[in-house]
Formats: sequence, C-alpha cells, structure tokens
Amino acid sequence: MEMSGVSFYDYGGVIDKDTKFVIFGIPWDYLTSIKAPNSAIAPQKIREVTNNLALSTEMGTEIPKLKVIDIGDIPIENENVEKNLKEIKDFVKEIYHQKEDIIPIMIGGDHFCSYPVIKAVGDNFQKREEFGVLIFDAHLDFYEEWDKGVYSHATISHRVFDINYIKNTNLLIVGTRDIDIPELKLSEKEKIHYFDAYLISEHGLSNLIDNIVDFFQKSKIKYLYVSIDIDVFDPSAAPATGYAIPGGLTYREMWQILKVIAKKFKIIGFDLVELAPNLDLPSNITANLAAKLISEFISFISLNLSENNHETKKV
Ligand SMILES: [Mn+2]
Repeated sequence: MEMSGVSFYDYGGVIDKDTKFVIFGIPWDYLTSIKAPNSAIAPQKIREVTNNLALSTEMGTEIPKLKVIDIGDIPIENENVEKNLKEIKDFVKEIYHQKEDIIPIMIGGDHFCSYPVIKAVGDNFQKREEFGVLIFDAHLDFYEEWDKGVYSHATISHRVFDINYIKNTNLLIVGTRDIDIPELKLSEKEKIHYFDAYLISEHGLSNLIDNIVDFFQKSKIKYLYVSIDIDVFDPSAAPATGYAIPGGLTYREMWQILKVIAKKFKIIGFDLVELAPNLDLPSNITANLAAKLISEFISFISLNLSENNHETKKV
C-alpha cells in the first residue's frame, strides 16, 4: 500500500537523531457507540488531503523543514480490544525507544484510541508531577461505562482520569456543550474541570485561553498532552463526525488556542480523533480542517522548541 503521507511529512523515512515529530494512525472505530461514522479510515483520508495542501503554514513555516515523519498505521484487529491496547502500548514504547524526546502525533480512530496513547506517553514521561492532559471535546466522555463496557469512546476521559498520575488538577476538558445527567453527576463528584464552548461568546476567546493557561499553571503543569475530538468544532466547520453538536469552536478559535498553548507549555504529544470521512462533504471540508490543524499545531510546537533552544544557548 502506498504511504501517501510521506511526501508531505518528509523529514527522512525513519526516526533518527534529528526527528522531532512522528505521526501514526490508529485505524480503529470499534468503540464508538453509533454505526454511522467510519473514523477508522480517517488516518488514510487525512494523509490523502494533506498532500493537496500547500507546503507552508499560515505564518510561513516551510513544512518540509519541520522535522516530521509519518510511520504509517498501527496494526489493529477491530474487535480485539485487549490485543489492540497492547499493540498501541508497544508501538508507542518502540517510538520512544528509538528517540526518547520524540513528540508522537496520533490520528484516530474514535476517541477511545487516545486512552492507550495518553497512558503510554505519560508512563514514559519522567516528570509526572508536571504532566497534564488537555482534551477538546463537545462531550465530557466521562461515563464510567458505555455500550461496550468500561472501554468506549464515551468513557475515554474517565479512563484517563483513572490513570494514577492524572487528577482533577491536571486534566481539563474544553469545548463541552452536550453533557448528559449521569456524566454531569459523575464529573461533579470527582470535581472534574471543564470549560463550556459558550464561554467564548460570553467572555471572549482570550478570556478562555487565559483560563486554560491559569488552570494548568496553578497546578504547576509544564508539559501537556493535547487530545482533539473533532466534534469540538462547530458542525459548520467540521460536519463529518458522529455527534455533530451545534455551538462549537471555529477553526480560527482553535488555531489561536493551540498557538498560545504551544507557547506556554511544552506539548509532548497530541492527537486528532473522531473524523468520519463518510460523513464529509465532497469538498472534504472536515478532513481538510483536520489536516491543516495538524500541520499548524506542529509548526507552533516547533517554533517553541527552537525558541527554547535559542534561550538555552544564550544562557
Ligand atoms: Mn470525544
């Protein structure tokens, strides 16, 4: 099979000492709870549309100069949850084995794909007291169990919260606007912090960004993993997802949030999940948004990495 992503993220074919970012796909949507979306083919689709994008970011970074490689997809057996969990864990471990400070970027798959990746990233990370998880989602995904049990795209935030170094002080969910009562009660009980999408129109985007930064800084968090469920966007910007809920973020709002977050924190990994190409428009509007956002976020992180290097050298 042709690895179409390689020509875009073309910083060599293998992880070497200069590689900063490694992209991989998890073509797995078994743990979604509705039949319509086919997010398992999203990694392939995002690679395809990525190749139609121009090779520079909005602020003029040349994408081939970003040290990104695409190493393809993790082999998945759709219904074999335990095997996939192990496969994903081993895959991420092997990436770190090849380069300790690599920044993994995962393309899902349904939102449950984020759980084993977040756990593998966190388990590998030494300074756990400075590690936080930022989730963008229309939903809390905080059910204890959902249709297939404890593993589901609707329980992902809860499973992340269950990780022993994740607490309500280093986990934040942003963009919520479709929360069911059992989830509301559970998250109240555990004092889970989340910022609803309406806060942007109520208090402005910069206020929301300040609050996100304050939340993690108060907890002395310096390193973030960022998980982006594409349903955090307004369906007018990203219609191709299983639960298209009105009142979401624009591409530009998310772009601005990620730009600031990448400046204030060290992003040690991120993912984008829940894109369902079969529900997209013929123009691929949602896949394009996903592809664009991934390269823009990489460039923000990359700018920050080189600034940090510069500062170190000056000192
Ligand atoms: Mn989700």
